[in-house]
Amino acid sequence: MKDRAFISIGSNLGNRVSNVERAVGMLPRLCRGSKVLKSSSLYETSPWGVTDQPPFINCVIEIETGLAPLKLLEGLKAVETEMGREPSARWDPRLIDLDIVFYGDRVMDEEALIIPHPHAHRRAFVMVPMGEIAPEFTHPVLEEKAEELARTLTEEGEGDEEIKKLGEL
Ligand code: PH2
Ligand code: MG
Ligand code: MG
Repeated sequence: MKDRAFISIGSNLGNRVSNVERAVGMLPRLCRGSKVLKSSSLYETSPWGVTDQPPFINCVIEIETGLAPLKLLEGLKAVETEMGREPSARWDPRLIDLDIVFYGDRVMDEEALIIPHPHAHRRAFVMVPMGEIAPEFTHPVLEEKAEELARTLTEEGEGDEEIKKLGEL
């Protein structure tokens, strides 16, 4: 059985747009049995969390996958490694970062992986692109739609990030 998952992709080092594009292109080869169904626009976003670092290019893609969550995570790490991401501290600038945000309506909390991503609903750089490609997708824990979560972060000023739509991937 194939599942649907949403992956957040970000880069704030080097040629950020081409890094994100390359990662999306490599994903089907390194995450066997996965295919990209939808891609959001690219967004330029101010850094969330540790703010003293360069702005990011972010997007979210929807994939169909036959891989279980931990196997999918392995494949995403393989994309990061093959692209040359160096091991670094948790919040350091990165060439490429691929995070599983949602995996269907699966809820899991393991040492290696927490789904939904624990910060997803607090990050405009995740929820705005989600709202673009899957407005009706419901956060399985908060039971709120992606478009509502995105609106809370942007219009209601819950988030203090800047987020600017650049164009299609
Ligand atoms: N990723 C982080 C921390 N902060 N901020 C933005 N705007 N975009 C990111 O992808 C991002 C971040 C940790 O991976
Ligand atoms: Mg991340
Ligand atoms: Mg990551």
